[in-house]
Amino acid sequence: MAKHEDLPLPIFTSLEPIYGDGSQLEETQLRFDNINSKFLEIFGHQPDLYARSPGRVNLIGEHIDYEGYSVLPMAIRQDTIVAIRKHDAAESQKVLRIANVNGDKYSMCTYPADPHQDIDLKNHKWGHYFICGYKGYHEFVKSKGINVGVPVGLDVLVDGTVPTGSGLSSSAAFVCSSTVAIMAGFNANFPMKEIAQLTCECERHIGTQSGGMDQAISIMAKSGFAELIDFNPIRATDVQLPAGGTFVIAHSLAESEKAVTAATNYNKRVVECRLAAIVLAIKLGMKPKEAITEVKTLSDVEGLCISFASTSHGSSDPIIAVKEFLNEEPYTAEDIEKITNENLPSVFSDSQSTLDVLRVANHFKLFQRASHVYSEAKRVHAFKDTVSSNLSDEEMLKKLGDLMNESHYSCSVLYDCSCPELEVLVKICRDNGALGARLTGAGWGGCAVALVKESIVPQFILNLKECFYQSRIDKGVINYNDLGLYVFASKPSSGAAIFKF
Ligand code: NG1
Repeated sequence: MAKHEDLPLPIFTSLEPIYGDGSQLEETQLRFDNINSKFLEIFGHQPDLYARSPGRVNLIGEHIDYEGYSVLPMAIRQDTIVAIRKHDAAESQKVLRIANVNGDKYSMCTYPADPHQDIDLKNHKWGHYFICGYKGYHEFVKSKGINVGVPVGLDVLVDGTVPTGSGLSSSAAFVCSSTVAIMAGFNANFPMKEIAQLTCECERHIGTQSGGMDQAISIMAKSGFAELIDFNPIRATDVQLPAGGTFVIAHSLAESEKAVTAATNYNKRVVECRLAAIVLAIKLGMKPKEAITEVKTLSDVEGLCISFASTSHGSSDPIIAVKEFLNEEPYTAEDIEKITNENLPSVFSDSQSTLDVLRVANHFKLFQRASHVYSEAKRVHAFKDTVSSNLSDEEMLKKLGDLMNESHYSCSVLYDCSCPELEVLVKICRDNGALGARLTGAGWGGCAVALVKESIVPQFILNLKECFYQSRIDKGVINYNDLGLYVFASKPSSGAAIFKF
């Protein structure tokens, strides 16, 4: 039987296969009715088809996908639906019109139909994420030698329910659903693993040097399972979570604008990891020139670190090399240049987003970032091994909770990607009975995920409302009626799909 990731994306003629037959189906039917009537109102036509792609919650494995390490997320039910109509070549307007059902917040964006257009990153607009999919799809088909003909206009309407800036991958849900809608609009379909890789490359057009976790899970998720996602090549292995535990997602109400803060937050970490890897490689015997050209990620030097650990300490822990060769004190650019014998801007001259990082950075915490990455990579495998072990469900849940707590500590202290609101929220989760709680996604705001015994979930959510949200409702930060959007239990949901009715 073909592996899941080798199959093309499913195409459905009804909503049930994805949205079930309960209240979610009813809600979604209303969303689709609304999308259709708005599409007609705005564009004067019906859409040709729809694509949906979900957000995700990462259970463990934070900030290690771009270092080549496996991660363990699950899809959530919140998703983005993109309705699309491709113009005939004869229609005169060769423009892409991207509208949103929430037109008050997201006004219509218009772009030329030119697939080679540059995205104006200095002037961030929500519609840019669609253009990421548009550019990326054209590059992908070109690399495959497929001719899609002359550019034509597209009418697009977007309806997203994944909260933005929440660490639940609203951006990937949008980029993936856009790319899939464009692909289906061109009457094409590809193996899911190729679409996962393609959508990851699409999202980089927004200027973040993202890994591939969000797109991989959004495209390949299966209802009822979390997935262990491996990279190079992308693969997904089903992970059945133990009975009796539920993941509760809670928003810290601090919004993290990843694309806007990339140079000091997300991309800075990617660069720090690259520098840590280069310095380790040189200290472990590689010539500086070779390290600069060959070593891209910490996984590239893991083998060297392990050989050192094994020879010096009879251990297979790469962190031994980190402790031996990297200073705990932050490095300045000059410190690193003394080791690499090369000026950093010239090392990274081919990457504008890295140059942006170097321009504003005062120092680089190489020891801390490498320690986080190697320890977090191990925790992912410990999580997977725990789930497949012979432990009782109770013991398993306890162990998984411990691993989540350790992951949070590492993200917060070694990777500096937490924030005061997340710290408060994670503590409240633990104080109210969570077996483990941690920030999820990129951090610097967004959501926490807590592992909670199923039997206490309703009381747990009530307690969070009282201890964390009530004061924010009183101050008018959020509306009481919207609470369900900010704190909810989640089961593993399905991945991307195409609908043609
Ligand atoms: P979110 O939470 O969607 O910002 C980001 C990256 C992931 C991963 C996590 C941290 C994108 C699209 N996603 O996720 O690849 O690196 O941070 O684990 O940039």
